[in-house]
Amino acid sequence: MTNEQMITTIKEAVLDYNLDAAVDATKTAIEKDMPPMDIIENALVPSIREIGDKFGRMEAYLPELVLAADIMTACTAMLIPLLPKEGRESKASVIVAAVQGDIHDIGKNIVVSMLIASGFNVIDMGVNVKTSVLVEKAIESKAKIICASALMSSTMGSQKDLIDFLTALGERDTHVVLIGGGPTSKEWADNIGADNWGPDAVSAVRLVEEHSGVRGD
Ligand code: B12
Repeated sequence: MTNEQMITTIKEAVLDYNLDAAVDATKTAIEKDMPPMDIIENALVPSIREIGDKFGRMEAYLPELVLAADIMTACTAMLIPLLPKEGRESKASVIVAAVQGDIHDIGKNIVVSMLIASGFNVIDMGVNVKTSVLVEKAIESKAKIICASALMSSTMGSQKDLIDFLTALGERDTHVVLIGGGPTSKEWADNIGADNWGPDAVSAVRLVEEHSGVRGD
């Protein structure tokens, strides 16, 4: 089976909400040495986004979203431990959180795992993290970089609150704020004064590396 066929098989299983078939197809792709990040970004993420779009068009409902989330969680749990480790000394500390009001954590967890695999010391604050609690943790832990994830238009405002809160406390200049998540964009990042935005976990790692001075290019 080619990589393309394996990706198609995984996608079909997710779109059929078939947990067992998705897990089996993911296992096959792992056995055939397909890189774990390719399986996540090229098979799993597009499928769940398609289901999200169907939900938006009222062609899928909440129980289906829940099933799809369970499939994502089961498959990424097999793949995340296989991400190549860089084995470097622990680099900068990074705080990662899904912002206040937002309980979506699949993408955030992928970002967390990729950062850990890339050698960063990650403080994962979980989901629906109150802005004040996030800021307090950033100050107390002296973590320079904050990654804030928002998946809904109703929670994007919490990313702005985060920046406003840091500014009000005179702490804006001591922290780098990176944002991401479905409805966000580079334009939104610029509007709210975030330091940068990324579309996926690979770009999250690249941005953290750039902002922590790890990458020389
Ligand atoms: C799965 C899912 C759920 C699951 C979440 C399970 C979980 N444990 O996360 C459940 C069923 C619980 C759920 C609930 C809800 N959901 Co929902 N959900 C989704 C769905 C289908 C997929 C999200 C996902 O996991 N994507 C896959 C991951 C890998 O992608 P990602 O999160 O975008 O993350 C990647 C990048 O964005 C990036 N990234 C993420 N964070 C960061 C941070 C930084 C710094 C950087 C650089 C990059 C980065 O890297 C990640 C990896 O590549 C989306 C559809 C969509 N298109 O996103 C809807 C969606 C987000 N949900 C939606 C809604 C409306 C809801 C509910 C309100 C539904 C309801 N009526 O109750 C609730 C909200 C609850 C709440 N308060 O948060 C809407 C939001 C609409 C909007 N624009 O506001 C969406 C878009 C569906 C839709 N089309 O309507 N949901």
